[in-house]
Amino acid sequence: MRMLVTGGAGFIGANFVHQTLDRLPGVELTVLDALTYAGDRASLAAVEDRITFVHGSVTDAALVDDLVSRSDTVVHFAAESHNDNSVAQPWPFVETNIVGTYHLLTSVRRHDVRLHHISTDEVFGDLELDDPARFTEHTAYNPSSPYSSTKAGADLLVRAWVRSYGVRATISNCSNNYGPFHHVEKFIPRQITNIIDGVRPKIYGTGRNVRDWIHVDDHNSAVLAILERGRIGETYLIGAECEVDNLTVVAELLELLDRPRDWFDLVSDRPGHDLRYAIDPGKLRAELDWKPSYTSFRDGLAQTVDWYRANEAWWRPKKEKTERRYAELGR
Ligand code: NAD
Ligand code: TDX
Repeated sequence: MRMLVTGGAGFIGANFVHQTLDRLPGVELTVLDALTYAGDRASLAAVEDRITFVHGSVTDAALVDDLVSRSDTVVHFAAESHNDNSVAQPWPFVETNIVGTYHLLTSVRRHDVRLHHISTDEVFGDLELDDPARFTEHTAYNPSSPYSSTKAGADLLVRAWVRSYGVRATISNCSNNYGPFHHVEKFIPRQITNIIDGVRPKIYGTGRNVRDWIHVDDHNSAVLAILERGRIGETYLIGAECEVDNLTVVAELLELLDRPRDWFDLVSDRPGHDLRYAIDPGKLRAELDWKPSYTSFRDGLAQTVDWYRANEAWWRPKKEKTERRYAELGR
């Protein structure tokens, strides 16, 4: 199989490339990545000789068309992915997430290539802390941030191309990922690397916001299950039923890194900060017989902490610039 992976030098995409090469040894894999601040070829160093790497953008229609014409399957991870950045500067989100997805759709339609589109649970907006409901495939879209609204826009384009043009596509909406190669701007790696540096973790607002955490390898095993057994035109929600508030995440990290559980600061809140996300993964489990391999969040966090301790050379070059940006935002 000839597989094109967009955004394969980013956090989830790079982990996907590693897992796919392990599980599908015959795959011919091409990565298309613009290497923005969030992309790093070092995340692919261990498999560099087993893939073709193309440095370019999903917004380059001619390049996308050429690469798609030489593929059987496209897995579309490329996106601007960070909410705080989207509030400060929304245009790159519109351009990459919406226009880039449009170009991919045009090409997979033209060449009749299978597409899997990677999306997020943030398209559904947020839930109250005490709401027993969780997101399902039937939940209405109600995004809050420029990031989530551009992901919602991309999902709707995919749905329309399936219905109007018969494009062979599937969509997955996953909850918050954690694990190796996660950029230090994101919550868990930011706090791990702060603690390693002797800096107190910074929690937005009250810290009562809840995220539904999944290890990146479990997200990617679900994507492979959808590619192998998913029904064309369907949407699958991916989650590991692991709702934890931000105060608790930080307390666990502090314990793993031998600091007191109250060694953190509350800082100013993110504008429009979503309160709670929660995924009901029932359809994925029942239809595709998928289940997560990480059943303990604590063990997954411990493995992640070990990875950041062992791979300072990977994250150190990104840290100072990231913290400078946060300082400008007062967070
Ligand atoms: P990331 O920011 O770590 O990586 C994004 C990658 O896309 C980078 O390598 C970047 O260089 C590349 N990229 C950006 N613009 C591009 C362009 N115009 N053309 C080609 N490549 C471009 O993001 P991530 O956390 O790995 O997220 C990957 C996907 O998963 C995104 O679509 C995101 O919406 C989705 N998602 C993420 C999470 C999460 O918790 N991180 C959860 C659910 C869904
Ligand atoms: O320093 C911080 N302090 C803090 O309290 C940071 C960076 C974040 N937070 C909070 C905000 C959120 O409640 O932690 C939570 C997680 O924040 P992020 O890591 O920025 O993730 P989130 O905004 O939840 O979005 C993530 O999950 C869904 C990904 O970045 C998205 O790409 C994905 O779609």
